[in-house]
Amino acid sequence: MGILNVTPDSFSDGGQYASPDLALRHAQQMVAEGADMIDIGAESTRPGAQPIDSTSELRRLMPVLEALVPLGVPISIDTRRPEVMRAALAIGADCINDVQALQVEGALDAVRESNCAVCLMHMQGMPDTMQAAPQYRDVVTEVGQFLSDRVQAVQRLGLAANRLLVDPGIGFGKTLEQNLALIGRLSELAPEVPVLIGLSRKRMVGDLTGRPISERLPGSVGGALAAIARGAAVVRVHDVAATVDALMVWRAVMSGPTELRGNER
Ligand code: HH2
Repeated sequence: MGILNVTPDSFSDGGQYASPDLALRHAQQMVAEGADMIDIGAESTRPGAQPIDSTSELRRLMPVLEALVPLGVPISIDTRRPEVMRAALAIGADCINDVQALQVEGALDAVRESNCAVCLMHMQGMPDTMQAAPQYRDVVTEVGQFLSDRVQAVQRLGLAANRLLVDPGIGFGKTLEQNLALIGRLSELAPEVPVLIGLSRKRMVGDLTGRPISERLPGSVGGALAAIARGAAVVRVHDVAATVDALMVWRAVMSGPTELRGNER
């Protein structure tokens, strides 16, 4: 999943793809590099981010979405607002990626009427304060329980399990140790549903490498591969080409030569 942030304030690429034209070109480039899906976000949820209203979110999102839909690329929308979900689904978005796991009133109804995919993410607190003092008794049990409860709740209300992804929400109200515990014990999180992991360029990578945001590519790629090795089905990344290359080599090495076609030997 390639990240397309159409925000002025995202933590690593804010302001870079503000015009629909630049956003469209970046999306096309990520698809050419091997992204299977593009996740468009029009509101930053980085630690400390201030919420915006749905009018501003729609003003940023819709021109880009309208330009991307005709390309036929699977599109996910990173939003927690039902009005934004409805507008995006009405013009052809394929997936809703919700950092609040469809808990905002009206969110579930907004997706129920479409047959889109849904990613349910765990967050402790809200972006403006979530990193102040994250607290858990047992982070893996609590996040796993939350995700299982949300999966059951949305299934009871009519969303089939095969439309769902879950995400422990790396960096969303979690310390480095808690992030590492969640990725390390990924198979214990809602085992019936595929898991998405997003750690690209995040503070977790900075804490482990001592690198600033602009130098976190190798660490992010290493983290994505490790998450896949632990069982992640989808990785949400800024740097598609590097991640796809690493994944191709890693997979080939893990599988051995019998998996290669003749001309690749
Ligand atoms: N992380 C971010 C945003 N949305 N969605 C899911 N499912 N999982 C994540 O880990 C996740 C997410 C934050 O990253 P980014 O979009 O690069 O930054 P910002 O929120 O500042 O736009």
